[in-house]
Amino acid sequence: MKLSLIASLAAPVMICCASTMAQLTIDGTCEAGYGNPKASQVVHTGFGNATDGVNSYANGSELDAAYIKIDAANGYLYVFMSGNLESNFNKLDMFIDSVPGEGQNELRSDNADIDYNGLNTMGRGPALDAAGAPILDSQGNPVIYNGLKFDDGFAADFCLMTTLGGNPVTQYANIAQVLTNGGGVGAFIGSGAFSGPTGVNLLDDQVYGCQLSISNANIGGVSGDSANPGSGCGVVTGIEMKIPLVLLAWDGASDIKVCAFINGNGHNYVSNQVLGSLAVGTGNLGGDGAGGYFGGFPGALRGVNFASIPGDQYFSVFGPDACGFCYGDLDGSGEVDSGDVSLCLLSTGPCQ
Ligand SMILES: [Ca+2]
Ligand SMILES: [Ca+2]
Ligand SMILES: [Ca+2]
Repeated sequence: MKLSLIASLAAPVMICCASTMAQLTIDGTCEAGYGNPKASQVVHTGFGNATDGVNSYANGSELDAAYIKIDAANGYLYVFMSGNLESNFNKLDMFIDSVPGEGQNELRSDNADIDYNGLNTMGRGPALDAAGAPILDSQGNPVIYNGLKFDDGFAADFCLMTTLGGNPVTQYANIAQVLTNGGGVGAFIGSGAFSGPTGVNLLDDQVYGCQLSISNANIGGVSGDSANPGSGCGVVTGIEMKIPLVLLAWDGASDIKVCAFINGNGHNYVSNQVLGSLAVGTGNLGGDGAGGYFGGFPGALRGVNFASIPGDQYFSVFGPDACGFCYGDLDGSGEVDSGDVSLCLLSTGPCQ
């Protein structure tokens, strides 16, 4: 009797585990199979707090939390970013570090030309004048603008950019290799239109095998108020994607790290919605790291250096869970740190 009970309990558990990955559907809704988030947002959004509450269009962008899952058996990386992507062609720019010892810690400007050269707009290269001629310094040497710099220990090997807009509301995406010495292959991977405000979209890339979907239904998560930012924990809709591991040149064992941020529609003005999160109260980074705009090509983000910003502006498969229950972890970042102290100080005063 006891043995048969164990056997009958064991059987459904095994079915459950074997089918966990099959339960991840690219539909903009986060399934339980993702497990716990690996990063959560503690910063109010500087790109508009979404209030529309429908799947397709949205009047703001925020990255509330990040989930990441490797399905090695079937060869896919799943990433879910809960939150919203405004339907005004602002961008979700996502970089993946999947090959140890390779990739770009500072973006170059000689990568594949994707999304109107948006990837290279963020990269390092010679300053050009309005006529496209190199700008020289007082010594007669070319002025070189920095590229966007990631944290120490993060060197991007792959880039995925996605955006949303138009009528009917449609999602578009581009991918590119980010190779140590530049060059590489990139491609526009298609579009996924919504049938209506409450429909579900799917961008199904038949060439490279990526799939993406968005649900903009979230009206919770972080707010647009720096004094009461709220938390990104608990949001279950957002931007979902599935990327073949072969595109990432993954070795089958190493950690996979992701840095993601909402950027302006020309990939030249970084918001304050970055995961891993910036510090509580941080404003948009812009191009100069403090909310100022440079624009141009290359070096449009030459002041954005995640290595100089406290904390890791990336999350990873092997990293600690976020949004855990931990006394004192007020911002749900998974540890009690300066962010919690900041939240506490921002809340100073009599309780309601
Ligand atoms: Ca899903
Ligand atoms: Ca919100
Ligand atoms: Ca950092």
